[in-house]
Amino acid sequence: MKIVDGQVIVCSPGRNFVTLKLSTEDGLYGLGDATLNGRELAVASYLKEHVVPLLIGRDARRIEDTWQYLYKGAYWRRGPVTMAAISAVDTALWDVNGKALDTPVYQLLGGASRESVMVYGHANGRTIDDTVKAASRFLEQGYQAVRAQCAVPGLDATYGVGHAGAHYDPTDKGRPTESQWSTERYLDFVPGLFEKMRAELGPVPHLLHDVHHRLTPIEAARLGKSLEPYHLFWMEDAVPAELQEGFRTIRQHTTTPLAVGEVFNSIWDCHLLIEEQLIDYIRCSVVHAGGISHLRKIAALGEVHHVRTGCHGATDLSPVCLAAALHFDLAVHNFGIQEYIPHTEETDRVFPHRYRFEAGALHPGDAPGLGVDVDEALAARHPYARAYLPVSRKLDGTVHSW
Ligand code: GCO
Ligand code: MG
Repeated sequence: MKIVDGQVIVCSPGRNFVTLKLSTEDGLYGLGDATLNGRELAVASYLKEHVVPLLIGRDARRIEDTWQYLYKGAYWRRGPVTMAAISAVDTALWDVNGKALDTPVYQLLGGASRESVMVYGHANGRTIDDTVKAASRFLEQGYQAVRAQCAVPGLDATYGVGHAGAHYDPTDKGRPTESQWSTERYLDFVPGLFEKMRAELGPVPHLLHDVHHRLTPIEAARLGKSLEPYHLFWMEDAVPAELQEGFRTIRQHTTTPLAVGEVFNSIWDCHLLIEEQLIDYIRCSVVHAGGISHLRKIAALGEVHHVRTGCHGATDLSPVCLAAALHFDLAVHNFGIQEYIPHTEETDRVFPHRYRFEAGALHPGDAPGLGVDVDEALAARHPYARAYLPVSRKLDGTVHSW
């Protein structure tokens, strides 16, 4: 089953996506997501210039060997660009092998460990009352888990809070927008949000919160401690996690469960966090952490250390990535939860898919492979448009993590 062609499809049905399409001599093809939000063309070029020429003539059945060949063979290891490219190849190979064997990918991964995959939705609002109302609407739709983000009074913008009614997309065409940050205001505000959430929504729903890398370990420890009465499902990305050791401080001080990893690219970014049981959920994604093959290794390490998975699933990860994540989620034993924000109808038209939502859970479907496609003619009608994620500054002007 030789690979005979590799196309890199860049499109922007509302937001930018990079998709790798690998075709084999048998007339089959597999798809992989290669989107790196705000840096898309770097991955497209890495694939076109360096990776695709190496794939032509290779046996598409050799998934692991191809992964190692691209990882070790480049000499330059890891990093988001390299790993998004490797992820796309790996995902496309799982897809095409599923098609060749006429079976959904989750069956190749050991079969279903559950009936469907619990997801969490994104509730947000400009006030606490609006945020509670937004969360109630998710629960009415059958969601069992909701992430809550609320505008912090006194700041011009808050991560996770969109414009009323608009589909949440923080990127900007043109230069990046700059928003204000105050750790003091944030830390004073958030416990009151969750106090109200629990009071209004009761003890049953899973409540999640994303700090989005804004705190230091001791500040995160304070936040985790102050949220303990509201028993969160997780507190996400409390600190920028380049320094894995920083989580020791947070862990010593709070029983609020910790999640991290959406920006990680390999097991080397989280092995200490997992081995020392400093986190409860690992959020690495198929597209940014080496594809299905590498994510399985991260999950296997997690399984030994009581760490469950919670794959990143924002809308800058394409439907191809979401489909791949769902096959992984359904199969892996130590699955925790899957993030889910529906893509726009425009995006779904470009990427028709077989995964389906029901009662707060997703199922990848039973089509051979991943069960997701790309309409190339439609994709061509949505050309790439450069866009940047925002930049954050403290009130005195110092650049902070966004
Ligand atoms: C999440 C993430 C996203 C990121 C986005 C950046 O938890 O869903 O934090 O909101 O900000 O994916 O590209
Ligand atoms: Mg996040």
